Amino acid sequence: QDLRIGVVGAGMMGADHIARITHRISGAFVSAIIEPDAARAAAAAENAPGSQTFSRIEDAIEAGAVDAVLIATPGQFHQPVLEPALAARLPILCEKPLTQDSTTSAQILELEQKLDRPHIQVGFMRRFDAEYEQLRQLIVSGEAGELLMLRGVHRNPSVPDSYSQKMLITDSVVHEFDVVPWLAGSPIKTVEVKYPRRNDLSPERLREPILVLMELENGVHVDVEMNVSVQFGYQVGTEAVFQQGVARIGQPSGLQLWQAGRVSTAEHQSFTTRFAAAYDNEIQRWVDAVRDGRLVDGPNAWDGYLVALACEAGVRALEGGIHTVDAAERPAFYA
Ligand code: ISE
Repeated sequence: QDLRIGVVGAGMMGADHIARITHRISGAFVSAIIEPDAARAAAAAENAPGSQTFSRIEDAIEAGAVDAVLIATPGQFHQPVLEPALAARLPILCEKPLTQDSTTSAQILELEQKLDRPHIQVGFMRRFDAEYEQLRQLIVSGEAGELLMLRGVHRNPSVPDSYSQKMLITDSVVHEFDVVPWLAGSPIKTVEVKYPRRNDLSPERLREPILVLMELENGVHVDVEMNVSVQFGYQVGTEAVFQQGVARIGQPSGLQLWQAGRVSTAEHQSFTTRFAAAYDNEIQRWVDAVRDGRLVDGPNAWDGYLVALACEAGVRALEGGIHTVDAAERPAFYA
């Protein structure tokens, strides 16, 4: 029997997931759209035949309309949805971040641990990108020797008006805080932020680009250029430096065009296309895991909590200094 998914939030990400589940994911369909903005809900429902709309998650649960919940609202609205969904023992895929800070993330962990096993997967989709997976395999295999450094670029063409300085860390670098320890097999020890020359094209309220420096427990150093006003497109790439080699992922790919004295390759404009295949893979694997009772196949709420701790160090680092990420031991429940 197909999984009935309630998608909470029908903004850009929610609408993207609704289209994905409806057209590309097998074994599931969108049975409910939970969205307080009625016009937005109605527009989204047109792309999900047979779905009902609700303004609150509690109403969808009460109506028995969902078997699982996909939370795609902005981060500050995650906790009020996670709580009733956990109380109803529903499997959850929660878009990043888990919650806004480590205190509220710890509260979610506490509620979840009242259940028989983890029910929450956090939507860090980079782990489902084929190139990230290949790079991880290369690191694990030791084929190019030990990993020494990771050098990343995370570039957005522009950001919406709601995007604040702190969000450079909590909305954007949040991805590196998840994927770097996963790639390198080692937790983050310290975080530091450097300010290169400011881009005049950045919105007035932002001081960026920033350079985020991390030191991992295993001695690997990481630098990430976080740059949200690059104008030309969306780019996420990593260079991994090993003892005996260098690997690169996230290079522009696709059609190359030689014309009028130039060679060009198209560049992505948004994460929705850059990571489209990763999102498909993530959601399909989650649906399969829910249907066969594993419930989670990817980063869990503990991973989300560790990222919240790293974000807090990162936000402090925006004001200067090198900040330690408080280590926390993974409970057996989340092994
Ligand atoms: C956005 O929320 C994302 O999650 C994207 O992956 C990231 O590249 C972007 O900077 C964020 O604003």
